Amino acid sequence: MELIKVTEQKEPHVALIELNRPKELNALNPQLMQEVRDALVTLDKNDGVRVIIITGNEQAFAAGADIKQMADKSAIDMLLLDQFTTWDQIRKTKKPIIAAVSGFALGGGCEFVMTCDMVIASETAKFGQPEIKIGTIPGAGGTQRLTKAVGKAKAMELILTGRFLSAEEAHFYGLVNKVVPKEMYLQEAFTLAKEIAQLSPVAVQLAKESINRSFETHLDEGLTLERKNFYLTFASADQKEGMKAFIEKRKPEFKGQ
Ligand code: DAK
Repeated sequence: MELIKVTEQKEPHVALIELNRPKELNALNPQLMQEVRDALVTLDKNDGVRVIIITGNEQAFAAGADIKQMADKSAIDMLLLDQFTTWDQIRKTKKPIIAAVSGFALGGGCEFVMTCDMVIASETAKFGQPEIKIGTIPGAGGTQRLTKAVGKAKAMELILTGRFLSAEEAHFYGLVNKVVPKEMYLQEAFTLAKEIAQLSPVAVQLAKESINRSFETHLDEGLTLERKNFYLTFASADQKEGMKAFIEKRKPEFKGQ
């Protein structure tokens, strides 16, 4: 594991996965996501582990999928890359996953957080789906999960403008369970994890599955449409311009093509 750090028993029955690409604000490249997938598969099979915490660092949970690796891709490249087999493992994991978030959780980073089961945020956390600013749209569930979490009007505002939500706002809209001072977010995630880890792991897994079923009815259809539309943006000049402008640190000029 190069881009994540896994501690199987950080506390009894509680495992910790730390995303570890600090220079890139934990931008989620395929290797990092593959490592997350492998870790989740292993931890799900490990009888000693009952709850999993995933975190980044103080500056960022993750600032999104890696724009530098996506910028030049065509719609068909994106389709064939089929990164969803790795991303899907987050929602297939049977044990509860708590995201402990400080700093940026943007784009794919916010989608990653929303795919986890509970969220503890530092007061410094910032959530958002800024893909529109680089000429694309959320591709890993953002249009579906954010809408279910915060309601249609707020989701429209956030996804169509790319604005960020503060930790307090995210709490108000029900995106996170609790906001704590920045020195406490990981500790608070462990407090929650330890409480759940004392309970019947069988009942906990069945409860998680049942809650997700209520949440995910019709989700598959929405995710399929979102994926197709996300791929389609890679056929546009605006996506190329948006991502190139980010890399070149300038304002994009969108032409609607
Ligand atoms: N990708 C690559 N590099 C990134 C990055 C990203 N998403 N975010 C930050 N970095 C890099 C910066 O390029 C910079 O690198 P150097 O220039 O030093 O080499 C370094 O991290 C520090 O960033 P900044 O210098 O920009 O730091 P600031 O504090 O000034 O700004 C920021 C922080 C988070 C506001 C800014 O970095 C930013 O706007 N980042 C991009 C946020 C964003 O647009 N995120 C959405 C990306 S699109 C899918 C799965 C997922 C997705 C799609 C499909 N499938 C499974 C198919 C998701 C898509 C996305 O997330």
